[in-house]
Amino acid sequence: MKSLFKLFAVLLIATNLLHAEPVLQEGSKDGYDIKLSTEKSLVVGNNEFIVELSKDGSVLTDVKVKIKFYMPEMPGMPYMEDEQKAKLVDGKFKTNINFSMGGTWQYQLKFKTEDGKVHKVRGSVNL
Ligand SMILES: [Cu+2]
Repeated sequence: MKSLFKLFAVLLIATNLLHAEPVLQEGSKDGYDIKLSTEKSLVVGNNEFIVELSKDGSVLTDVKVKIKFYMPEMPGMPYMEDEQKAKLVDGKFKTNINFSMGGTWQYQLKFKTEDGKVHKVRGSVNL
């Protein structure tokens, strides 16, 4: 019984470690390369997200970036969201997002390029 307990504890720790990875998601849209990351693992509360944009290998800074994280309505729980504009800091766009609970959060990342076009990327993160 004792060893089963130990095994269970190890599995629990392993699962927590898997969840403790920082975010790193990369993709492309309309010829732009997008990287969404965090330096720390996600927590309930405040999280800093970093968005990096480039085109043909050059970093883009003359862009407006907005990101919205949301969780659909569930039984006993209303729809939740946090939407923020990102600020340019040393060539990277940064913003703080507050997660009010654990689980899967969907996001919609929008960026407006110099030509006035708005590009949208969707994805999700877990915490
Ligand atoms: Cu929820």
